[in-house]
Amino acid sequence: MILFRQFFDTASCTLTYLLADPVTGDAVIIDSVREHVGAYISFLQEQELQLDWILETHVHADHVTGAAALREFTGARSAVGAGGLVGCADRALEDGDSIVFGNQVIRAIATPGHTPGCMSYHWRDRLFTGDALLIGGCGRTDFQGGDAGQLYDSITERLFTLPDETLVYPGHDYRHARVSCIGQEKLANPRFAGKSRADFIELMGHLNLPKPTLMDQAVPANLHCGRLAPLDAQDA
Ligand SMILES: N[C@@H](CCC(=O)N[C@@H](CS)C(=O)NCC(=O)O)C(=O)O
Ligand SMILES: [Fe+2]
Repeated sequence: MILFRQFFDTASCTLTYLLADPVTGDAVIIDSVREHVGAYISFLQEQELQLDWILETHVHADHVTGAAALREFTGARSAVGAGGLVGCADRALEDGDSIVFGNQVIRAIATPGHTPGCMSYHWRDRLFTGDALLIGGCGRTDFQGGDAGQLYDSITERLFTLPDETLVYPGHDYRHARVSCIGQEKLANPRFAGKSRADFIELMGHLNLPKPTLMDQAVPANLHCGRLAPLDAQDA
């Protein structure tokens, strides 16, 4: 039975992860995308897995989560970092919380900075970093309550203190990379390697990135777990 699967959304370059306990068939999905809910459900059915938890690393600005639809189809519970203020989630996670599925445990590590509620998830030898740490990069800090100093502290004090061998699975990759490790990011990530906290804050203040195309639809929808209702209500 497959334990681990990575999905990629070409529209937003989002990476989604499905983890499963090989003995019990209990599964967790991290950062689902609403347009691919059918594919996730087909995969769960083919592999005879039960979805227990729908985790978000944060309130996404560039795509709508599949959480509401997945919850409806599978009965799984949803969880988001408490700082994301997502009232519809079944569970608001705090730093150090455990998410149990079958005989497996995921540990939530608070990594604020891209947004105040950003969580990374540590499972076995793998770390799901959302948009806190990207491969050779990091999430932007210029909207949604972002804070560059806080992001620097999250990465250098919480993630770079994990073993070098820990595999890094980010929330996005815009350059066809799919996995890295802590040792490589410490050594070669241009945002952090040889950069002081002040250097990093300066650098993040001058990225001048355009805002995500879907931001005005995605953020309100994701604050409602990806339900269509708030968007329909706006249109009415
Ligand atoms: N062009 C993309 C931009 C996406 C974007 O800004 N992504 C955020 C994460 S929500 C980010 O931090 N990007 C980092 C980067 O582009 O270096 C879109 O419109 O969706
Ligand atoms: Fe993001």
